[in-house]
Amino acid sequence: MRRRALITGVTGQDGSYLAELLLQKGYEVHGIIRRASTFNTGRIDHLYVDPHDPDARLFLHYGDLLDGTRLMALLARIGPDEVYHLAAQPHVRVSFDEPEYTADTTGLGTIRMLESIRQLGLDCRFYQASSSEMFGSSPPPQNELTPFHPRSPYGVSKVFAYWATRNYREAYGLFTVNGILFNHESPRRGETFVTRKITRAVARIRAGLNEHLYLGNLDAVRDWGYAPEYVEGMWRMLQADRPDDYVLATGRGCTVREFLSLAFEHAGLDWQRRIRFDERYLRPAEVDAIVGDASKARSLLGWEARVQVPELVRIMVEADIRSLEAGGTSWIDRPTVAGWGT
Ligand code: NDP
Ligand code: GDR
Repeated sequence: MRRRALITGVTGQDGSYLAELLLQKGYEVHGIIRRASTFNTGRIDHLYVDPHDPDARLFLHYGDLLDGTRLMALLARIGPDEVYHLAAQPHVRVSFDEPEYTADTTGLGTIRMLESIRQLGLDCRFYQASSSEMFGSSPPPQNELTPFHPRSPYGVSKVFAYWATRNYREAYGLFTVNGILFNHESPRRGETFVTRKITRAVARIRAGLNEHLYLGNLDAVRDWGYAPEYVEGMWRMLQADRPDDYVLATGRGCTVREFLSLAFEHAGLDWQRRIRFDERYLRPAEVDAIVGDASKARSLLGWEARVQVPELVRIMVEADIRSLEAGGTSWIDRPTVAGWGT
């Protein structure tokens, strides 16, 4: 029997790589998308097959994390073997502007999924997209035993969702798993996260389209990995014999400044002349340093990050340069409105 997966957040960075991976593995893949006034399927358009085609294995359904009855109806209709719950309001800076919405989608959205699965009595495995932001100000290296000390409404909401996921495992015996993933990036990364903001700016400055790039805190340390490797880790967690929680990380820290200098140097540009400070990009509370210890995932899942920051920078800068040279019309270079508060 063909296995059936449901992905929330299928239009996002991780959802698109995961859909690709599961289709390669022979799954039937269902994804939940939000209705929008413009197309929001750019990251998965290349996977589209007309649903009338007997070979179609990717199916999209309208739904929203705020709409619990719809989520329950979709879960009942699809009857998935595996649920990958990736949808959220994932921007840390934005979560300070919209704390209630962030908690509703990112926190309560997870409860809506879990409670629907429980009430329907579905026999399925559930993956929760937990985050290193839950560790917040707990010093590195962080692993599955590190105490949580979140520093943003986003981090607080993810802690809520993490414990909901564990509670449904302990209380009802559901196969629920937390993947505690450290930052992972790619050419498909949203344009307002710092790595993509930088690599996109490098391409534009190199082409003479922009003079400067405005950023906030350059001292923060992050553990940046490569997104396609991380979705493989998600899948491995749901294939394990028993449900558990796992950190995925490279184990190496790097400051925003270091990422920045590598990206500009790769294009032969002097970053010091190009960077301007804008306090709008600071957060009311910052996560100063997160560096993960993924030894549990290495020993129990055989998972290991291979791509490190210098290679990641190369992949992302070259993709943004190529996209711009191709006319800047591809999905990875769609225009964003300068100055949006992220
Ligand atoms: P993206 O921003 O690329 O994708 C987020 C997805 O969630 C999009 O498909 C978005 O839809 C969808 N979404 C947002 N709000 C709703 C809603 N109300 N109802 C339904 N769908 C919604 O994020 P990533 O792919 O990078 O991250 C995936 C998950 O992993 C998130 O939960 C994030 O918090 C978590 N995470 C990410 C890490 C990273 O470094 N990337 C690290 C740790 C955790 P639309 O396209 O319409 O906006
Ligand atoms: P993060 O990613 O907050 O770690 O959350 P982001 O790329 O937004 O910020 C990383 C660091 O860069 C600093 N920074 C800036 N950030 C943004 N976005 N824009 C700027 O102009 C800027 N200047 C400096 C930030 O202050 C921060 O220290 C990501 C998200 O994907 C979450 O959903 C996920 O859970 C975590 O990673 C792990």
